[in-house]
Amino acid sequence: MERTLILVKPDGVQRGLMGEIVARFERRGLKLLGMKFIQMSQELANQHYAVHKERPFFNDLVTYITSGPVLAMVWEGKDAIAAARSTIGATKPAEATPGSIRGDFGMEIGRNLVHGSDSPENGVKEANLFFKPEELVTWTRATESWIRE
Ligand code: DAT
Ligand code: MG
Repeated sequence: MERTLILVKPDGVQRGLMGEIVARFERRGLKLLGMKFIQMSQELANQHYAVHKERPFFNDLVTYITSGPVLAMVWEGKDAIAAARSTIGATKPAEATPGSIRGDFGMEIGRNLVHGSDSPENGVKEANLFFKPEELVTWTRATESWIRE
């Protein structure tokens, strides 16, 4: 089972797209383990984007992600990383496939609405950065056998 940390970034929250975005992961068939609405601290943003520390856009990235509240979620499933990333769409929204979140709602790389983990290892690491173990719920989904063989 893979886990992915999904963030609705401040532009998605401000534009009233939280429900729309959650619905897309939900109907795709991923299982929600945890969700919280938070204002990210500078420290959490630095940790979350640590891999991009040397990139020229790092400061803009931290400013953007801390510019307002975000909706943080952990979703689980077999192939959760690939499924979530295709639902999110390409990093540059202008190049994202229509039907993806970025392809339907985005125009700018610096306003690309959603974060999704890029590997199973980072999914676990990022989930643990945002959530304590007891904040993630273990539950049985009644529709499981209609979504998974
Ligand atoms: P993704 O969010 O699709 O996983 P990423 O991990 O490569 O993309 O980069 C993290 C974020 O950094 C991305 O959502 C937007 C920003 N970013 C990436 N490349 C950029 C660039 N060349 N110029 C400006 N911002 C960039
Ligand atoms: Mg990434």
